Amino acid sequence: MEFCYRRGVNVVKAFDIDLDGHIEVVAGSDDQYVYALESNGSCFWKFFTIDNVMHIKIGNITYSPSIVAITFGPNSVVYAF
Ligand SMILES: [Ca+2]
Repeated sequence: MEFCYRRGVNVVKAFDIDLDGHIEVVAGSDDQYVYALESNGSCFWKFFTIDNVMHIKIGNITYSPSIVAITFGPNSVVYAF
């Protein structure tokens, strides 16, 4: 099993983001990544952002899960997946 996160976690959300009936964990970290982890802790995917990831919201938009991640810093940016 690969643990793909390395530093402090600022925010954690749980959601079935791929609609397979199993919950994934989505985390925003101080290492500037948004991580999606499988229910066993292995890495599902990760995305590098411009700054520390401080907020994550997940919800169903147009019948499929969407993830919004917000970074905090001088260049705050909103990412949508
Ligand atoms: Ca799932």
